Amino acid sequence: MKKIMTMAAAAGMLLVFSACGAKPAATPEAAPAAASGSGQQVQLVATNYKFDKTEYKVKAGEEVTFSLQNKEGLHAVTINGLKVELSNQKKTATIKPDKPGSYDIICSQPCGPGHAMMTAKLIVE
Ligand SMILES: [Cu+2]
Repeated sequence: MKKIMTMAAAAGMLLVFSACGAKPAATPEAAPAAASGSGQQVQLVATNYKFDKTEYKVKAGEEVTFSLQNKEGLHAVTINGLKVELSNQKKTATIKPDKPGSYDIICSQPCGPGHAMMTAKLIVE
């Protein structure tokens, strides 16, 4: 009898732990803005053959962290004029853009027939 009680208690503990474990994993997805540290975050999601947005906006004079997610295909990113290079080897980069303007975001890895069209803009305002 004592053995069964111990097992029941252990099973109960497991349930509690797994319930707790599921919570932190779900929270960042629900509130990405709150989960990030200081500074602006720009995530570039790449598929064949485009980025998830045609235009990304950030504020000048504040740090911004860029990150690349290759959702489909293998792509890399260069932001002309801002020394930002992203790839599967180096998925994030943090810079502080000082000059407002429009910068070209291009795919810097030959990825297929749509490679040349794979562009977007970064607007620093
Ligand atoms: Cu590409």
